[in-house]
Amino acid sequence: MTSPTDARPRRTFAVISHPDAGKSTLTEALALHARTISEAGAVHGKAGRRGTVSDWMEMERARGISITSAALQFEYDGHVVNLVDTPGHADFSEDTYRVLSAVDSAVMLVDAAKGLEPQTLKLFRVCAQRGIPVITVINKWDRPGLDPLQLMDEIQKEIGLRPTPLTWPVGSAGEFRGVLDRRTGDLIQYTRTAGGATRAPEQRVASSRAPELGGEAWATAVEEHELLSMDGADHDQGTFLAGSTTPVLFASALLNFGVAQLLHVLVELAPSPGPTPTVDGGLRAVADDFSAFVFKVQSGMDAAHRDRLAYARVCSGVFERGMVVQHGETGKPFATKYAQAVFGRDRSSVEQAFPGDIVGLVNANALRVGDTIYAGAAVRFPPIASFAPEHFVSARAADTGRYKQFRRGIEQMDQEGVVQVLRSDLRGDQSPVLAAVGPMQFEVVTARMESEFGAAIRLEHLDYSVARRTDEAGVEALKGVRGVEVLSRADGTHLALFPDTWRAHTVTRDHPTVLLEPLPASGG
Ligand SMILES: Nc1nc2c(ncn2[C@@H]2O[C@H](COP(=O)(O)OP(=O)(O)OP(=O)(O)O)[C@@H](O)[C@H]2O)c(=O)[nH]1
Ligand SMILES: [Mg+2]
Repeated sequence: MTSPTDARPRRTFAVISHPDAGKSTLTEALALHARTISEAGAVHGKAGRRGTVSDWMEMERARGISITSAALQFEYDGHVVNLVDTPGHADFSEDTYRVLSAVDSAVMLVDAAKGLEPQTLKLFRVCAQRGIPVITVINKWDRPGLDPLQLMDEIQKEIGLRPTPLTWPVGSAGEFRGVLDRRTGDLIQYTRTAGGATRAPEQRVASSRAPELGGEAWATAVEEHELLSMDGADHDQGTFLAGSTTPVLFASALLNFGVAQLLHVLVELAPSPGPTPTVDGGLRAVADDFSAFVFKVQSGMDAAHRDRLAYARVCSGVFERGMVVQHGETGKPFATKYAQAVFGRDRSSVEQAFPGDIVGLVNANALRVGDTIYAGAAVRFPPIASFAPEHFVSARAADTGRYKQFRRGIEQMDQEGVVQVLRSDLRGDQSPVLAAVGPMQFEVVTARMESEFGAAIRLEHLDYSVARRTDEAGVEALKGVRGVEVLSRADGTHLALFPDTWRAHTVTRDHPTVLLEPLPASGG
């Protein structure tokens, strides 16, 4: 192994929340503040933003939502920061959950006016389950919103996670003047700047001068801050890393306020990459030989480069472009000649990557979500669970003359996990069944099949809503049973589909020896 040239500390985190809380806005603001090293797939979101490239991302722009996650790397204060902006919409939650398997911490956004929304709650719980430390950002403080103490109460009651605010707002939501830095007692004043998105609108004022600038709002903030301290709601690094408390910041991503504070907190408090659990119950230490796992596969990001990227998170060792690694699943060697830190338009190649970094492997056709690659001592990381689909359609090529393109496209959608693709001898290859957590996934498939593969598709709704995992014996035993259809995924998983839970229940009761195992639910 050659000696590392860039072993600066890493911070790898995901930005997560209910739709519209401001993840993409915050991501852009963070990148503007820091020095962007590279950008994956361009941060995307609302209309009028920096352009994204490929056609299917039009859907993101037109609707103002993020559909797929985008990775970004930047440098701040001697640290290399790897950030993944995730989609908030529940229909794309599987993408978000895959990302959560690849990060060391999460920044959870809460809309100041809306409080804890359903998807936020779900994500908080996932983080708790997986022991991912969470930094909470109460966003949109420039707009009228809830009382901050009430928000803290909600987090504590609904999630059982103890909020430990690092800053406290001066002035209520919509009339805010800045925040009280609870660790120094200073006022960080919000200074309205004329439009300049790149200028930091923050000014630090010593606590001795704060009363004259902050007035009554400052007095209230001090009072509430003391209340919090008496209640023990002060930051504790141990409980934060253990996932039982969450540091809280108040911000306005749109006005760029609180963004520098967040960067500072990430560098200061968020965890560095640690050892990664392996499939056999061991740990791969960061200093071990190179290893990484694939958490996302994506193509069609750039119309000019028809390629397929596997996003891998480096778990241990040093990745050097051109090194030959082992593919854990097939045992075959895999050359990493084309590795990129930039998955967007710039296409600069990455020469080296360290634990915590995210590498884009180009045209790595053998790699699937959950796969391990390594050098030196063999290792396998646990697979990433796929969710129980709840929506089903059958798909066929609108133009039978385009069947070849249709097949290629469906294969690609399957590999990326845009939807799950199910087949059976009975249905044949002409009309596979597409299974999804949410119906918007079908819209993405339809748009991408047409724009990337020139294969318009026809979808037909299927009256199923429940899937259970079965085995070879189950496939045989359930043949001809009414109200159930058994289909198979390319990875060999057999799924029994039922119209509803009632039917799943009666079939299970009538066939007690047949394996009918529930799949991990998206929790929705
Ligand atoms: N007033 C105000 N508006 C904001 C703020 N942050 C974001 N917004 C607006 O909220 C809307 C949603 O912002 P996004 O950043 O796209 O939200 P998102 O969380 O990425 O949404 P999804 O990716 O669809 O889940 C946009 O219209 C933003 O301009 C803020 O701090 N204040
Ligand atoms: Mg977004």
